[in-house]
Amino acid sequence: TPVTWDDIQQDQATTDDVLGYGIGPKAQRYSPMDAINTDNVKRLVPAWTYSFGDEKQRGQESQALVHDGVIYVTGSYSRIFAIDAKTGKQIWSYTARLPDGIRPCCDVVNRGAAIYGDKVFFGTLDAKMVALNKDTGKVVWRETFGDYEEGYTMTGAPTIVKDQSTGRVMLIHGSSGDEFGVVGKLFARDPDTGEEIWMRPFVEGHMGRLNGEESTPTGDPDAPSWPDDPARETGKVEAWSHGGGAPWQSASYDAETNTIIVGAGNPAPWNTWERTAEGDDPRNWDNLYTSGQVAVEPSTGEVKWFYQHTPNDAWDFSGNNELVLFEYDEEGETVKATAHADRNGFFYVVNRENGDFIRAFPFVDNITWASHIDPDSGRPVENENQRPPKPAPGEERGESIEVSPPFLGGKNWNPMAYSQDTGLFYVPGNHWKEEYWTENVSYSKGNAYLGQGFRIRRMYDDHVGILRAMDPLTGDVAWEHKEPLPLWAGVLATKGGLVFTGTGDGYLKAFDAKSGEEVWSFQTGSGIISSPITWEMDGEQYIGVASGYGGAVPLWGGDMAVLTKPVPQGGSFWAFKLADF
Ligand code: PQQ
Repeated sequence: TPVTWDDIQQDQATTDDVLGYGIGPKAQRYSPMDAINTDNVKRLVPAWTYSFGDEKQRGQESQALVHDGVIYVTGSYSRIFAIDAKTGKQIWSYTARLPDGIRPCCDVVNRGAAIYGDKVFFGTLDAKMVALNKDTGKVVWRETFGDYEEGYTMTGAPTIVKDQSTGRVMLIHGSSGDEFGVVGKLFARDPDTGEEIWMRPFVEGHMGRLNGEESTPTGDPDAPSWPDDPARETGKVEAWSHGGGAPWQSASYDAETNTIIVGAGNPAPWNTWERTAEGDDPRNWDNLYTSGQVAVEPSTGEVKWFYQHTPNDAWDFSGNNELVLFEYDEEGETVKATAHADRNGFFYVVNRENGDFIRAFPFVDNITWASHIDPDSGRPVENENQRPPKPAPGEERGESIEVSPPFLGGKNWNPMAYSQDTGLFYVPGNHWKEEYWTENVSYSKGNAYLGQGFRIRRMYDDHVGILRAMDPLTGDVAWEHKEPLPLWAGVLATKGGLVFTGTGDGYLKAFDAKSGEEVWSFQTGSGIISSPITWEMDGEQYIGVASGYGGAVPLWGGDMAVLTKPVPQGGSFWAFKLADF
């Protein structure tokens, strides 16, 4: 049967399907199922496993979808598989033919597909969006959104929204490529034809598009948050033309306020001095609309509001991490809010009707770059000497400083879960730090555009990964669980009182949502860096997860990459259910 908007809107409440990244447009990753619970989870055993096959066993970051008894899961190297949810037998598979010279920064990953009508949709590493017939796997349309040789690529799962003012259903997707100096863009497409409806760039002063015509610039056309350079044709510094801000993770959607909410990536290059007027304080140059959360109007692609987590981001914190929509109750008043655990180490609660800052608190230890977020202005209060200095004249590289969190973040893209029963957020974080120094940089097409060097180091002897249950009202840690390797998997919370996540050394684990006690684990044969799901079939509850190590840590993790070397590669999907004994 075709997937309707109502099905997608009801995704969280309905148990026989999983129809979007985040499990419902609010991205809470919460299931009302309780057939598997703290009493019986010890009886959870594999029902089947499916191998993604061939030699392409790199990072598997996909969150699977389930519809009509079929699992849709994407794999590394721009692959997608349809699998019989009962038996694990393949129904169809599709592998995009990728050109040489694709430029994903952080492994050949894909985080998942979207589904609507009779089609499934996913992004490919050569900067295309592909729609396939969900029953046959045949390509229906394929649209290129950027030049892969320039650095445009796609790893995130697209999102289906229904514009409440026009009634139009749209496919929303972003782009990756900040490390190569792209201008990050968000797109809306017609899901039937692939045709672009609008495009919104996330660098201030760049022009948007609507129905094929120039629409409006993003923010102020003069881009006062980026420095001028009268010697250049644009009148702005070089960085402004290649300014990043890519929304490379997935958008959330709030039908009540008809708002698309998405994180914008880091400004490019990473080097803060390239985005600051000569001799001035970087704090005077915010580099909008990077490293923050952006609310977008679905009909036009206009920016409704913007809240910046890291103004003039010098640390590649980005603002991309997932936006979980939830109702925040303070002193009897309910506020429609977003929750966001940023790479910069702070957990933010923001009013999603207007972007007003509500509160922020640390979710990891020993944040060095800022002491706190000012409760009145919502801006970070930076500590001294945490922006790495410029190279001295005649030098190629500046003096190294120690910073925490490092650029891979207090938490990276791997999404947290929110339990409606406990009122807690389950945040998959990491404790680590970095040596960090600037390097001279100028733009050249297709080459890394960073101006920054780094080496990630250990923070504690006994753990890197830190799963924390956080109370959004107080910032208190209700419980925590330590892991020897970095945590890079998403989290799922269930009404059964369970929290599921995967570990770098290959375990899918279940925790008691209230106490944090580890109540179950299973070894999947490779590291888990994907987001678990749950669904119901023939009256039984299933848990599913992809296994296969990779992502940014083994590539960029410095000492932590060394730590993860022994993890075997893989590529498989596992389904679990309760044993009959
Ligand atoms: N991707 C991962 C991963 O999949 O493990 C980790 C990261 C990305 C990062 O830490 C990034 O900063 C990052 N940045 C961009 C970008 O700014 O365009 C894209 C991606 C990506 O698409 O995977 C990552």
